[in-house]
Amino acid sequence: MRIDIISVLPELLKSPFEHSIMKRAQEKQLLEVQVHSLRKWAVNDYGQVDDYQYGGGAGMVMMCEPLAKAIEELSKDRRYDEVIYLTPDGETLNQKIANTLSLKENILLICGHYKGIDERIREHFVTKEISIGDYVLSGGELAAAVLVDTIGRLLPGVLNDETSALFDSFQDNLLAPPVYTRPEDFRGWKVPDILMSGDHKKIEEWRHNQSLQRTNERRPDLSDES
Ligand code: 6GU
Repeated sequence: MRIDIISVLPELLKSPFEHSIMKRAQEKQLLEVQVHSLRKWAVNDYGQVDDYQYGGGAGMVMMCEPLAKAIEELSKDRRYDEVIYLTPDGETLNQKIANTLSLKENILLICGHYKGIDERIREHFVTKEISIGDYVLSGGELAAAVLVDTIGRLLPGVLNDETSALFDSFQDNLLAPPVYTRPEDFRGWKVPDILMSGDHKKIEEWRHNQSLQRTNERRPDLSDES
């Protein structure tokens, strides 16, 4: 999968993909992430990409021209399956959306800043709008990093143990069960006996029950989702 990201703060998107699972996904060439500075398509030599909003009011709006030019130039090299604008008023990201997006070949992400982007770009270029939750970030970059991470780890071959994504929280609308590692007794706090029993069938049963219990207690809303 190839993911292009258009941003006014490309520096912010360097580190998130240079470590751990995202790093390995790129090394294995299962994922390619390219970040593009919107300033490359600025309207003047000052690097201007935003302007005052029509109708008045505080806050700048990202202009049509730099974004349209950026999207059109990048679209010459590949056909994007989705052009996604990261915005707090988009559809809230969940595992189902991540699963669907992980099946695409080419995705273009647009990070908003200030008051957002000119509505005409949303109407004419954007195919999907995604938020990562009901709170406000200063810009779309951190949201883009979250989205790339959730999608990237789902690509076949990215995770070491191919089955492990299947057991993540949310993958079946259940939260993950508690986990333990050495030592068996830490300050008198013991690991549940069942996990030390070696009875794999019983252990799986216990884990499933813990998942159900956790989900009911913490996220009863998840059981309603399809
Ligand atoms: Cl995608 N962008 C911004 N600026 N804030 C957010 C968000 C996105 N998702 C949640 N809050």
